[in-house]
Amino acid sequence: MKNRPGGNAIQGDLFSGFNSVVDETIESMHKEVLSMQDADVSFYRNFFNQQDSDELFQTLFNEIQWRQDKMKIYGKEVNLPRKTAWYGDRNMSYKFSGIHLDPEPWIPTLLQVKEKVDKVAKVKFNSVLLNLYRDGKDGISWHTDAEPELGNNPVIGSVSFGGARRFMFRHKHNQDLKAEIELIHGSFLLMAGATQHFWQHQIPKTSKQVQPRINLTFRVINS
Ligand SMILES: O=C(O)CCC(=O)C(=O)O
Repeated sequence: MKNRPGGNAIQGDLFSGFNSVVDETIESMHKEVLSMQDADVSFYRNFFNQQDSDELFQTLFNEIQWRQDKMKIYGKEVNLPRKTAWYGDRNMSYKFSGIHLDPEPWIPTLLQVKEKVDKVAKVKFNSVLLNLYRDGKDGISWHTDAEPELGNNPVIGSVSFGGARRFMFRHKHNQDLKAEIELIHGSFLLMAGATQHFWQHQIPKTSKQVQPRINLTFRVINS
């Protein structure tokens, strides 16, 4: 189903769009809850206003130490289709797709974003994985955020700045169950509960003209 009031959701048979409620943790912050079986996903579309979002995009683009990591496909090393960075508390190392990352120390801009994210998620995140999608040729394929160091039922707080991109979900055990949301400039997506056990997500590549996008996924690493 597309363009329901309150959000752009595309659903499989059992997906019934959004419920809208007002989150009382931050006054007038509007929370949309995605009706997804076996999941706990909510969305705050105007988490940061336009001006703050523009400034945060520019500062992160310039100040983050972006890395071009590689992955192996059929024994051949190729560039990841995006740039990445890992920031966090000391010793919060992270491993994904065979890549080991030691954290860069927090910078003020990241702490500014984290303060707001922590408050709404009611979680004290200790690390953040950043992705820079330069254009539509960059993306991230189907996966779950379920590395062992994230523990059981990880909470993932995902902030987006820059060009809007499709964020797709598919259920791991029922192919009829799908969901999709457009992650717009200044938005915040919160995944919690059993979401990572039951659902995979991706940002598909696109042949459309899209602006560069920065995504921050805040995580709690259990050291
Ligand atoms: O860019 C996004 O919104 C998703 C990023 C993601 O799935 C990840 O870093 O694991």
